[in-house]
Amino acid sequence: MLLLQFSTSPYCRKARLALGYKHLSYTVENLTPGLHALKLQPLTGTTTVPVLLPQLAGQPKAIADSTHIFEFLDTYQPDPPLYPSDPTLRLETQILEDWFDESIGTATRFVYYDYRAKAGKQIDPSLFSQAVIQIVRRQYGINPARVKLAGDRLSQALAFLEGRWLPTSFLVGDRLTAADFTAAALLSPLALLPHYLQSYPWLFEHIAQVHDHCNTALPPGLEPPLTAQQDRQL
Ligand SMILES: N[C@@H](CCC(=O)N[C@@H](CS)C(=O)NCC(=O)O)C(=O)O
Repeated sequence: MLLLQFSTSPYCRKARLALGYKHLSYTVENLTPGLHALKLQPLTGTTTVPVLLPQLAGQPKAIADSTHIFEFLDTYQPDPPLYPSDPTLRLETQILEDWFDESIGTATRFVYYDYRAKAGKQIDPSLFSQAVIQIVRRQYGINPARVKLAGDRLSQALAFLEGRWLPTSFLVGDRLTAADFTAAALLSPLALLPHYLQSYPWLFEHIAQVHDHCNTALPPGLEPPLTAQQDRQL
């Protein structure tokens, strides 16, 4: 399987978590923002990543949208499942996945790109990175009033997560589901923002545990420090 992605996209991280959880082997192709549409539009009719190319006889050529990728993966390899079989728990998982995808993921994007353009500029001050950040800010209409609303929405979501992740480690039922992978992936960018890192340590511990469970590399901000030996090798 081949995953077409932006290496930094949280939605692509979500797809990698699911592939890792199911122990599926895959390769990634990192697309260049701006040029990505030339490749994706003819394949899927849309321009967003992630896109999964199963490269398997009898399977679709290309699957766009992280939720459709999850549904495909559960059909292709049902064990371990991303969605519970119990209809009530399944519906709850799907509703939470959609909430994190459409509302909380967007709120994270607003807060994250606002930070990267201002106090967090030193994370990557290169012209290319700053140009991408400005394009994203314009594309999504990121302005101070909307950043404030996004921050409030994130606070609400984090209070909800604390009520579920702290006591049980699972958002739905008694095992990891698509809801956990979506929340972990879409909130990952906050690990680069000192305010969130300091105020919500339990969130990042949990995000790290989910990545560990899925054999997936940790997001920027949560990687372990280099050992002295690795440091010497670089
Ligand atoms: N609902 C989509 C959202 C994916 C999405 O927003 N991807 C962004 C990157 S984080 C993207 O591809 N943007 C480029 C574009 O819209 O052309 C999913 O779950 O896959």
